[in-house]
Amino acid sequence: MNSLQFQDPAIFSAIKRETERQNHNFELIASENFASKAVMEAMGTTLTNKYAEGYPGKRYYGGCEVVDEIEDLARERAKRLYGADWVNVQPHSGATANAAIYLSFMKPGETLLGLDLAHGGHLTHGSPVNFSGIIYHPEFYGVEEATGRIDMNKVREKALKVRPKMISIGASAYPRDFDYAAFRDIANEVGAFLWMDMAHTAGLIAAGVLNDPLPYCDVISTTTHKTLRGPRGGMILIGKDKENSLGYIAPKSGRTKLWSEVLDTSVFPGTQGGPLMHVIAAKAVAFEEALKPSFTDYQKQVIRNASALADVFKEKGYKLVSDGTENHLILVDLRSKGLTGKIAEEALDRASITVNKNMVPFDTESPFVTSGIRIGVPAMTTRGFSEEEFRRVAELIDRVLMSPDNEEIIDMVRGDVRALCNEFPLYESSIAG
Ligand code: DSN
Repeated sequence: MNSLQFQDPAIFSAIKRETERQNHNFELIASENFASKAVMEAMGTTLTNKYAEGYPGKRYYGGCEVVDEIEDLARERAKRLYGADWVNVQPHSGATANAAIYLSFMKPGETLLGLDLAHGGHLTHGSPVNFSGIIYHPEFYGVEEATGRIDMNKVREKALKVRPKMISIGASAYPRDFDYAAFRDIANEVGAFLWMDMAHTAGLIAAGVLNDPLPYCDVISTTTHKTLRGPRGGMILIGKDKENSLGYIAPKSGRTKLWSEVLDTSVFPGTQGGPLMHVIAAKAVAFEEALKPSFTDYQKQVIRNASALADVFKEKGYKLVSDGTENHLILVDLRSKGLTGKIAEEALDRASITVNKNMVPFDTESPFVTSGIRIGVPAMTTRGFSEEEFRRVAELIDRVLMSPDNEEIIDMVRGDVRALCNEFPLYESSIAG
């Protein structure tokens, strides 16, 4: 980073400070992770200069022979990782991957049935402030107040009532796994497409530690930077490719297109222009990492760590949504402790513990205040934390939450956080220049 240091000291110094923040904080945002040096190196390369609209072997620009090779490698590795018939690695993000799915399977005004954002869903699954809820007609299923879990009978009742064109599965704050077979049965019964957005759990699914959506869902979207631990970006997959007969993009020729062809068209030119070839190269690097046995070990540790974290919170009398976890995150309901998510997030921030305030199901607070915090383990597991460290993490969080206004305690916890981080070095200063 020598050039940056001298050419743009302001940006150089900001990156350096962010690297230091990551080095010295407990990063517990459930959607974050630490990409490897190799992944980050691939992103900071000459590939950023290249325009490559189109797909390998069929581009709108010359000079694409090298980037074709890179995109083919990324696609081939992702297909191997998930046992998929087809993938598209060009989506710039999870949200644009999802936009391409809507464009492929839904006409404006048609109904999507998705998990309510206030019950752990995602903005792009029909929220009224997102394109998905503005262009399409959103209907929602939720979790049960008593159990914090999705009741498949209720999903079926709702699907029979609203007759969706597409049903979405997937969440950003749901600590449980999904029953894909039951969702498939419902989709079949009402004649809906079935879409899984596995952004949060893509790494866990790749490693086989959570249920596999590919045999059941018509289409799957994901980000590549959460549990999958790659660069920021998106991807779309199909387990078993089929002929498109209902999609929005009507076949122009007499031949009925495959879903994969429709989806390719929906990514480019449907929703995006040129692909980010430097990011696609980094995705390829991450997929190769994810194919290694050590990645499976990592994901198993993620599950063990989240479970250890949940146990300590429960021992200390916290209420967890769904009473625990079977994935990479816990959702803590702070109402019984007389706290809001906002107060908790801010106090923890001062102690160098990064979490996010989060709505809990049936929350009475606004999304800017909330009654909960979401705590995820993927990043600190990458850093090397195991159950022992996560039990310590839970204890330190509890100390702050018991006295969110006591700056002396917060200072002491910040010191303990730093000491524990120092035992597990993350980035050397070279990353920051
Ligand atoms: N913002 C992401 C998360 O934190 O879950 C989802 O897009």
